[in-house]
Amino acid sequence: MLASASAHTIFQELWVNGVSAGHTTGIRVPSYDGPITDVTSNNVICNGGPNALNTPLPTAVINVPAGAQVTAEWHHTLTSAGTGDTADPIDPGHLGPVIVYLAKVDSALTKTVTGLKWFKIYEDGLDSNLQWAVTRLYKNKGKVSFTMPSCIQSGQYLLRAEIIALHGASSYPGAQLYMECAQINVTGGGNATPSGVNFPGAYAGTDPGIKFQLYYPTPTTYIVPGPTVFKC
Ligand SMILES: [Cu+2]
Repeated sequence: MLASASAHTIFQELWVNGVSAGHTTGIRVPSYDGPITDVTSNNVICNGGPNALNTPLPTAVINVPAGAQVTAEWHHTLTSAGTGDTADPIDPGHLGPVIVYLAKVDSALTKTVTGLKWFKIYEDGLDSNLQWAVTRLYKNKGKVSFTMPSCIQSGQYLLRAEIIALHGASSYPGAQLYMECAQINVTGGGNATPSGVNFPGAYAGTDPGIKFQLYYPTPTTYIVPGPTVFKC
């Protein structure tokens, strides 16, 4: 597994109802593809140490109709897509869950990402065939699709899409968290105002989904960390 230690990943493109918003458009992408391992750090919010911002921030805000099919796309680096890189979109040994959160913000261009309330809108972990979400993502060339809740309030949000790679998670810190935040504007929403959790705070180093033995005995269940998925 050491050979794959630098085979990391970046969430770098968002699709709305099958249409790409553009490569890196509206997404706070880092220059470095490495993970966050300290779940108590502000960098676990939207990546981008030391100020928890990947600057300069993008100026675009992506319109997303409530109820839309949304697809997040990851790649090994910002230039690895389509190059034949076998660690693109991610090293296939970086097994673990894929999780998506939203936080309501006054402006998706905000420079303040601390103190937000995040609610989970999607999670995928280990399925009954013992296949991991990351394996599905790898087979789907980096793409993971989910539904924008139809009932949430219209307005601006940060969308935090995350992979947790568990190959080093048998002790803490060890789990590799890969997250970036997309700047979105939800249109045509409803009245729901889901309660949320804090980042940092939503995860602890002792969570069974953060400190996890991936290899032996072969796991048959996995508890995705964080709150339950919000449903309308
Ligand atoms: Cu890696």
